[in-house]
Amino acid sequence: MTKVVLITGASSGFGAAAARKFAQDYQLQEPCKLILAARSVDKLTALAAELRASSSSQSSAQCRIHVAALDVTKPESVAAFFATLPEEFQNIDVLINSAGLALGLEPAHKVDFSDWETMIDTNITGMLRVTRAVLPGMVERNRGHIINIGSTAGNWPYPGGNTYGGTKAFVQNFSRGLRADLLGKRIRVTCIEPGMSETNFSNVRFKGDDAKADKVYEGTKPLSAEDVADIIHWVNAMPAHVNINTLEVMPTCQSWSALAVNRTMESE
Ligand code: 8X3
Repeated sequence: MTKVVLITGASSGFGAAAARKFAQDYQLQEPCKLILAARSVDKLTALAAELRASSSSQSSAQCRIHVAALDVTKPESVAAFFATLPEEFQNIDVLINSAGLALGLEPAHKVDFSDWETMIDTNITGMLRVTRAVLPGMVERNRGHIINIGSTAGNWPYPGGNTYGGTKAFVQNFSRGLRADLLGKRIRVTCIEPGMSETNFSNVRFKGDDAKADKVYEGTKPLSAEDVADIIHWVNAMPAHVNINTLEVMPTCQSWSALAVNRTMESE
């Protein structure tokens, strides 16, 4: 049965890689229906053209793709997005909440508060807005899978991770809460929690300072967007009775370090 897959944040990073992965998959089996959503329609249109071209060269089945602007931080954008979904794309089976970002790495007492607001608006409120819009249909059809993108930063705090980590901890806890609410329904919920991943994540975090972004990955082999897309695809490809609740993944070159101790405070 053809699945309708909605990917937010589909213009780059994990979202774009997931779109490529799902498009490939359905070339092998059946015509796919992909909804690609992000703020930049130009990038989505280019991605859709790429996916259509590769699907028609490899299979007679055409990948059906709907592209639309979606700014998850704006209620009117979310409303317009859902109001204009063509009928054949309305019964969403898989929602991949990939829109999200980190901004800044300053300690909490120095951050630009608007960065915190943007992260909360996107990673928490935006994710909730889209999920709330999609869920009633899934419940009515008794079918669906919501895949949220958390982060190791939601599990393991690090200096400067403050609100970014907080938003991702929310994503994990909300995903678990959804599972509790949906018990008895054939709807799966998964939170995937990647560690260091080389996408445009650090370029966004450092606001276009590409040299600083590159330094994050120096001498490492980080996760790629494709690695995470494979995992997104895999959790969905598991049989319907198997629900991966949370899946934390790091590159092999990443691990934990000891808890930090300040050794200059003896006299207090
Ligand atoms: C990405 C992982 O460690 O850069 O969510 O915050 S980290």
